[in-house]
Amino acid sequence: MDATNNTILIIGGPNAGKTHFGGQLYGRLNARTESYKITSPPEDLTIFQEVLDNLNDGKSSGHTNVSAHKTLELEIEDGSGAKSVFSFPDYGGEQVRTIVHDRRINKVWKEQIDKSNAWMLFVRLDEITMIEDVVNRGLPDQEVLRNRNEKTEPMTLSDTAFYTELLQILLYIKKIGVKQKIANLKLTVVLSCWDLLPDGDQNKIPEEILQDKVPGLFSYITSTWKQETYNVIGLSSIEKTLSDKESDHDFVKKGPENFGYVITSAGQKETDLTLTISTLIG
Ligand SMILES: Nc1nc2c(ncn2[C@@H]2O[C@H](COP(=O)(O)OP(=O)(O)O)[C@@H](O)[C@H]2O)c(=O)[nH]1
Ligand SMILES: [Mg+2]
Repeated sequence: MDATNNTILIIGGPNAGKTHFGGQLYGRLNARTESYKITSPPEDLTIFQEVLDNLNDGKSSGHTNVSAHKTLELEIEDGSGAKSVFSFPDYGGEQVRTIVHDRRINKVWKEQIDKSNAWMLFVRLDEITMIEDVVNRGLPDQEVLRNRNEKTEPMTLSDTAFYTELLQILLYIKKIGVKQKIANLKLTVVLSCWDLLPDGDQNKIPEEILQDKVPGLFSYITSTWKQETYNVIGLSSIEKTLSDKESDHDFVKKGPENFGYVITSAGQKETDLTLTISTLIG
C-alpha cells in the first residue's frame, strides 16, 4: 500500500515550543507504544537528537538557530497499518516574524507552504500581551491620560493582528481562495505550554480559551475555515519549565516519555502526544 503524503507545516514564532514538541513527538513515535508509530528510522535525526539528549538529562535545550531550517521526514503508520509520510520542519521562529514584517517569503518557505496539506499553528498564550486599544480600554481618569501621553511607545502589532496577517500571507502564497470557507487545508491551532496557563483556564476547552484571549484571531479562523477543517488543542510537551543548566531530578528519574500531554478539542487530557497529528492525518 502506498503511503499517503501528509506534509504538516509547523508554524510559530520563537519560543513557542516547536522544537521541544518535535523532540518529544519523535521520542514517542519511535517508542512505538502510541497511536502512531515510525515504520522506518529517519535518515537524519540531528535536529531532535540534541533535544532528546537534553531532556534525558532533565534539561531544556537552547534556542533554534535563527537561520536554521531543517526537516525531519518520517514514515508512520496508525493502528490499522495505514501509512503516511509526516514531515516536521524546524526553523528559527524569527523567520516567521520576518515574513509578517517584511511581507516576503523566501524559497525554502515557499516550497514548504506549497508542499504542505495541513498546518499546525503554535500559539503560546502565556506570552500573549494585551495591547490596549479603542475596543478594550475604558475611560481613564486625567492622571492616567497624562501618564499615557508622556511616553510614546513604538507602534506594535497586536498578537491577533500578527497571526491573522501571517495566515493571510500563507494562504495567499498557497493560492487558496477564501470566498468560500476552506475545506481542503486542515488547520490545528496548538495552544502550547498549556501547563503555564492559570489554573482556572486549564479547566476550559482549548477553543474557549483561544476565543477569550485572542478573540480577533478566533473569529478570523472561524470565518475562514470550515468548522470540520480546523480544530484547537492544548499542548504541554514537557509539563514543566526546565532549566538549560540544572537538571530536574524528577524528570531524569521518570524519563521524558512520562511527561507531556495533549488537551483534545473536547477538553480531554491525553498523554499520547501522537494524537496531535491524528486530526491532520485522519
Ligand atoms: N513549561 C513549559 N515550557 C516549555 C514547554 N515546551 C517548551 N517549553 C520551554 O519553552 C522554551 C521554548 O521552547 P522551544 O521548543 O525551544 O521553542 P521554539 O523556539 O518554538 O522551538 C524552552 O525554554 C522550553 O524549555 C512546555 O510544555 N511547558
Ligand atoms: Mg526551535
